[in-house]
Amino acid sequence: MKDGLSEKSIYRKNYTVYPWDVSQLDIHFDIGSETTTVRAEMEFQLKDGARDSQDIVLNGSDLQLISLSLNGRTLSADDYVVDGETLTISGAPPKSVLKTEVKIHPANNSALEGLYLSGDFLLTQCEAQGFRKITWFPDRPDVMAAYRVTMEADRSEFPVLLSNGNRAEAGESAGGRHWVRWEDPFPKPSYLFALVAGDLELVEEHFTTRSGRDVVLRIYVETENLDRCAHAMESLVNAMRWDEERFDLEYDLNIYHIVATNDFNMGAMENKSLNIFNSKYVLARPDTATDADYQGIEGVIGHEYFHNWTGNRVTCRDWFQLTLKEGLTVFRDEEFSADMQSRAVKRIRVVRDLRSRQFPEDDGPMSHPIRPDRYVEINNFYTSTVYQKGAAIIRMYHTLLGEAGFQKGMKLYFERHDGHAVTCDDFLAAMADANGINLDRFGRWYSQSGTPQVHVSDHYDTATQTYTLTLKQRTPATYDQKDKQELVIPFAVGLLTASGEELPLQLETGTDIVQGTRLLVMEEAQQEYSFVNIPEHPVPSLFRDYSAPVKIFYDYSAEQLATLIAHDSDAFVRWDAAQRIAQNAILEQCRRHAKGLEMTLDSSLFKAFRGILSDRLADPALLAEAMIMPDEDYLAEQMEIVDVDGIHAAREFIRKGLANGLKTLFVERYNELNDGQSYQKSSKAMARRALKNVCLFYLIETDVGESLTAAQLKSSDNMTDTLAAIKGLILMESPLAVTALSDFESKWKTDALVMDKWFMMQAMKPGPGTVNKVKELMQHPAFSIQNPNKVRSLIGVFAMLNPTGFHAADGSGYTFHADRVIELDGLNPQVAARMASAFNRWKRYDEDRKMLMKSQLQRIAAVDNLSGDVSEIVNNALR
Ligand code: 7MF
Ligand code: ZN
Repeated sequence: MKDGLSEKSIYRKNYTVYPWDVSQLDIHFDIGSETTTVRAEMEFQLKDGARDSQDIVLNGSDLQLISLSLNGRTLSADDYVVDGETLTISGAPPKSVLKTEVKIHPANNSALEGLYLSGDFLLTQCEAQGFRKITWFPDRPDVMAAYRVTMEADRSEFPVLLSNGNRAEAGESAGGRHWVRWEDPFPKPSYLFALVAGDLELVEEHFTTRSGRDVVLRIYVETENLDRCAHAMESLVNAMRWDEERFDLEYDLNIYHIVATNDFNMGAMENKSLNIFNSKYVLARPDTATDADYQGIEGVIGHEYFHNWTGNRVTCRDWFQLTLKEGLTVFRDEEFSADMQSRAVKRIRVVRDLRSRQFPEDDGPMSHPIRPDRYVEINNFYTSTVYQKGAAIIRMYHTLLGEAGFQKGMKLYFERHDGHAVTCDDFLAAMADANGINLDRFGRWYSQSGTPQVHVSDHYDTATQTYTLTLKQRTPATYDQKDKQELVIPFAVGLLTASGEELPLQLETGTDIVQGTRLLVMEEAQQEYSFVNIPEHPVPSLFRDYSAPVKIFYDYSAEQLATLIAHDSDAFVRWDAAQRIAQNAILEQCRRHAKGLEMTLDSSLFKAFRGILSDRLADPALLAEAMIMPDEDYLAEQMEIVDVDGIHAAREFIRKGLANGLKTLFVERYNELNDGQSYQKSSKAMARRALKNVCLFYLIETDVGESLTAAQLKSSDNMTDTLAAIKGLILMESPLAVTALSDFESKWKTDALVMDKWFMMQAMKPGPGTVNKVKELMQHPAFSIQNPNKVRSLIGVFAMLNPTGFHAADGSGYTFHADRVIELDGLNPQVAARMASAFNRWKRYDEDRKMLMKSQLQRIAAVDNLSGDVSEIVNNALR
């Protein structure tokens, strides 16, 4: 292939065992920001069954080699071969000790992978293949060693020296220097290595495990952030307790450290006993962080903690198995959040995220199964598919086996594989064997990409009082895979009478009667399910709790949807019914808009909203979710050819119509919720703020909008209400927005995380003019293209969350964005590649926009020395 992707690809089928065991790694760091010297000593033992004399193959990248010795003999240049990122030593005896010395340059490392500088401190990021930027080593997850790490540095510049495991020894050395030795007793792959050196302060807490072991918990931050750690610490304690109670899993060391940094390519990292976090997922105070931030922190703290068992104690054999640890750990963090907050609300948010991010990914040029068959750059496969769809697939095991059966499977998984690097097949086998069932067919979910469609039709026979549901499954071809197989699809269903009562469910083929939800399991292309003793044509409540990650097609009538919204026992189904009404209404107006017809308002949507706004019993957070309209990108996915401006116009039209038509109800509810109480962190208070701010989002379209918003901004004592108010003023194009933004800026100009919000609000403003604002904001002193959070807040938000800005008809958004991708590629290829994916859906737009996007993709592809990361994304998109 001329794009070169094939030659550069790594294939799952080519996996080979590493011939050596590396039981011990002794590594010494002489720390300096400009230059750090790394000396390593490792023991290589040829595996049983490997040939007598073997090559030792090591990975390394950007290392300045000082010396190499094997079994005490210094190697000269003709004793080894360096080819790109590998170093090969031939003819090593079956038991060999290798010593290496290299120099690295953290202050010059803008890719934020390996050892780098953040503010005044040094830290590492090694997943997936960053350890090779620190020292020569078999940098692959199936090589697991016990690490002994010695760090030496200037005491005043680097008073805190941290690595994995237990602090074994420490001491002073000459010239104001000191050293610390860390020993991690658990063998681990190199991607879990971490080191931190600098002047950090800490917050400390203790946790007593179920078996009575005391664990010291420390969160390290820069001094000014000490008062923002309480929520993260509380979340950590909750996560530790939850994992004991729900999964029977206890923490295994006496220390658990978290370090927060402003310079991080991703959310966080689960390094053994030394988690490193993007400060966004640690720091929170009511006036600086929103409720969504608080929930995000709880989820991410949980996620990284849960990796200690699902990822660290049992790890991945190779990177194709990434979903083994990520899908499973996301499932665990989802369940943790569900148990901590509202299960129903969490489920809805997870489904919304899957539909609006994973579905498009799986329908685009990067489509891949949760266990990919090939990749060019593994960093491009930390995807919504591997994570979110992976979690949805773990959830299906749980649905099929029940909590007890699932936990039996987990238990066997740990019994068999603790301390090992394994595959997704091993996980499936543990689940199957522990429950005495065959899951072979279920295993297809690991190898098939694309979102299955399930088409549901029904028939009611009055004479026999029998109701038959016919399900047909079909997975459309994807970019990566033409032929698709039938999948195992758990299908949870209920039937309601027209007035909303739940009917007892008895299948024609059986005698048992289920009250409520019946779980059916579809395995064939087409299956029929007949229910007997059904007195009237029922309203089907399909895929309760979203029992499978599929697209559900059923031709609901407006009355049926109204019945579900008002009466169904399942929160997902109620929410989905409301979303369907809103989606139908918006897409219908979008079609009228395209034909030049005047837009009109739909009565069923009004009815639904009236019901929601009058509901004083349901959880306010659920009501809020029900009134949040499907986002523009999700609506775009439902169209043959995306009509960017039509979607925006229709969605705004409907919002305005609802707001004005139901103004009294919105105002009434808003006022009830805006009760003047001071901030509380409880889930109940968050739920009330959520509903209040959704009401406000509608009310800005009415004549009371500006005064309500201004009043909310004035009286707000928390970031959730403040941000909602300023976003409202911006959307309204109120002159008050200008002062609100400048007041916000002067108050927070030195606060990195809060300024991210300031950039974000402005980048989100709809319309073709925003690109110029974004350009201007890049010059702001708080912006830096070197900082991933800044890039995501300004550039990422513009390209991914502002369709009418990014897709401006003149192509100015595309040109601007491609320039940024090219600029970033030279600095931070991982972040550049994420940004480049904004063009992935280019083929779904009108001819003009298609050509404009294509030419930007070509321009990026033609850049000299383009990184593998960006090259894979853009060349896939152009294929
Ligand atoms: C919750 O998975 C869900 C997903 C890899 C980095 C964190 O623990 C991680 C790391 C990426 C993308 C998403 C997440 C992470 C990474 C993440 C974090 C919290 N092993 Br890349
Ligand atoms: Zn993870």
